[in-house]
Amino acid sequence: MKQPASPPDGSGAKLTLISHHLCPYVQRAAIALAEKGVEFERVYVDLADKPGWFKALSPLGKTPVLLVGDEAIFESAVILEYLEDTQPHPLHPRDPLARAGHRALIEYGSAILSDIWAFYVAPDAESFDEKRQRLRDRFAWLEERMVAAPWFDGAEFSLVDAAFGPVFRYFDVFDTIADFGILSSMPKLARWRRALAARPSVRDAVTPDYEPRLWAFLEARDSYLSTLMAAAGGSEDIAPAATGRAAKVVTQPPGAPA
Ligand SMILES: N[C@@H](CCC(=O)N[C@@H](CS)C(=O)NCC(=O)O)C(=O)O
Repeated sequence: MKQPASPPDGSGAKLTLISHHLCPYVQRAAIALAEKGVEFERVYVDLADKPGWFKALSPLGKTPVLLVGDEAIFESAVILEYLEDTQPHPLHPRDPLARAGHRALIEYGSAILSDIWAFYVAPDAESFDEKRQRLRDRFAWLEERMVAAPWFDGAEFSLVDAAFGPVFRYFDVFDTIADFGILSSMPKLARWRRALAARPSVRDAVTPDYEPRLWAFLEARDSYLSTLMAAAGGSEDIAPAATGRAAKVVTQPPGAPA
C-alpha cells in the first residue's frame, strides 16, 4: 500500500507563517518555531490593504496564520499549541498545573498587548496617563509572580518567554520617546527584558528595520503619544527616514510564482 508523503497529523508538511512586520502575535510563533529549530517560510502581508488570498485564509482577517501544507491555522495561542503537539523541544512545562499556569500567563501577555495598544492610541493626556498606569499595574503583578532566572519560570525558556519578548520590544522604542515610568523599579522584569533581548530567537523574530517601522507607525496614529514624539523631535537612531529601507511586503499568495 502506498504510504502518504508526510504523517497524517501534518507534522511533516511545509510550514509557512503569514506575518506582519510589526505584529507581536506573529513574533510569538516565529520565536517558538526558531526555538524548536523548525524550518519555515515567512510571508508578509499589508494589513492596511489585505489581499484576497489572505482574507480567504484568515476568517478574522488577522495575522498570524500558520499554513501547514494547505491547511490554515489562525490565532497565535492555537498555533503555539499546535507546534507543541507536533514539533520537538517542548516549550511548555510537563506538569499539567504548571502548564495551565503558563497558558494563563500567555493570555495575560495578550491583555498587556491590548493595553499597549490603548496606550499608544490614547487621544489625550488624561486617557494616556490612565493607560500608562494600567500598564504599570499589570507589570507590577508580573514582577511579584515571576522568577526571571533568567527566564520567566527559571532555567527553561518557555512559551511565556516567547509571548513576552514582543511585549518588551515595544519599550525599546517607547524609551526613546520619554521615560514613562511603566517598568521602573521592577528589577526582575528588567533582568528578564535584557535576557529576552539577547536571545537569538527573540532578536531575529523581526526584520532589521522593525524599530523605524514601529516609529513611523506610532507617529502616524494622531494620538497623544504621537504629539510627544513630535515634541521629542525623532530619534537619530531610529529616525523615520530610515523606513525607506523597509522590506518588501509580499502581496501574492504563499507559493505563487514571484
Ligand atoms: N488573538 C489574535 C490577535 C491577532 C491580532 O490582533 N493581529 C493583528 C496584528 S498584530 C491583526 O491582524 N490586525 C488586523 C485586523 O484586525 O484587521 C492572536 O492571538 O493571533
